Amino acid sequence: MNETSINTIFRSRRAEVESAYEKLLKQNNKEIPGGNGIFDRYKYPILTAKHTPLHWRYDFNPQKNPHFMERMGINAVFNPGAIKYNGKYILIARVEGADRKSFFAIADSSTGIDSFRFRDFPIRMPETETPDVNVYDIRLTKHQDGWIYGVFCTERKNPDTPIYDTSSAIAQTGIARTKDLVNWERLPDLIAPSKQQRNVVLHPEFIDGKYAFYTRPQDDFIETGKGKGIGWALCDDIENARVEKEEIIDERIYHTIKELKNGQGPPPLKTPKGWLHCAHGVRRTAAGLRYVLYLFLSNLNNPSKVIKRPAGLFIGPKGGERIGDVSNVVFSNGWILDEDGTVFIYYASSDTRVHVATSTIDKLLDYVCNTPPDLCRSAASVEQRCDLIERNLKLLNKGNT
Ligand code: M1P
Repeated sequence: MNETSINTIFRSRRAEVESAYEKLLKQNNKEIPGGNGIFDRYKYPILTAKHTPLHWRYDFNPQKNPHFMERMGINAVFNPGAIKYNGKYILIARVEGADRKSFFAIADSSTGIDSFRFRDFPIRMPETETPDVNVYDIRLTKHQDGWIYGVFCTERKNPDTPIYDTSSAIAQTGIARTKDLVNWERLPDLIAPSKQQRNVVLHPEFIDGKYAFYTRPQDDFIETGKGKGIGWALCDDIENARVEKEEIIDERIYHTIKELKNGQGPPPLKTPKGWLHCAHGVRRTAAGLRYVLYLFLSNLNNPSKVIKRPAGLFIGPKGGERIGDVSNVVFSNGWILDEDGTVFIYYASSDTRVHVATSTIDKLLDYVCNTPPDLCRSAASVEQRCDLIERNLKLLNKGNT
């Protein structure tokens, strides 16, 4: 190929790719009608691999990249932490390169439901003396102490395995903090009694003068083993975070949506009725693991005391959300409560893309306070439903609808 045809190919492909990219980023999102009254889904995912800047993926030098091909692909964008900062809806997404390494990158929007645009560079998260192999699922906590904390999973190869075992890993909790979302100070990883940890979240307020963490003790990388559920642990010093005791506050339970494992999602939201929590629950099915979201409420003065546990799932994977790198998964580690009471729930589907759902704090509190609990038996569940039916039929027969 001569120089002229190379330049023609480069120019036409570049124009095509750039135009598709700008179109994608300008796409207005639309609420999907016909929701369940609790929350609304939206038509388009708000972040995908295709939303990552072209200059992260393509080499724009025609001499080096005559075919204008992707040099460093992005596989997926999912599981973002979220925060409102300077009037913008900020997501710090888990971006996974084609090389399977995850990293964090900020995308911001002024609507919260569309037009999310990544900043020019991903976050260069500082490492500790023991470098992370993979980092993911950051939870952003605006803490009473004035810092914004990013608490995330840091994964490294398990050193105590035979040489031929190239997949056993250890998950621990990385902690970093910032005042501006640009400059990050990495603190030592959390030290906890359990061998492994994932889904650790910093509570936004001091409790008895201490930092408080939601933890998820686990014996193994995938299975939590004797780790019974979402834990609660207090810590004196965030700069050398160590917890001695993890009290289980939300247990996994047989034949529920959190039978196999569960984990705290984003930091809880403070409401007049208590701390509102979003978590994920996992059960095993013949088709593999199924991840759904659920809500619960804990005491305002003692966030470790759960006071309301609505039965079942809040959001489960639906339609196209069910398909992806790890299918049948919805996962959330970020939500934003706006001044007007709107709640933006950012959730990822099947470890592939990010969606938004919206609700209000009033609706979520109504849902969490008035949805009956899981009584863990079919017959008891039928009684709950019959009670609703009887009350409704009385009203309907009276013509009071
Ligand atoms: O693949 C589904 C999710 O699996 C993990 O969550 P958990 O530790 O609860 O099993 C995480 O790796 C998460 O990133 C992922 O979305």
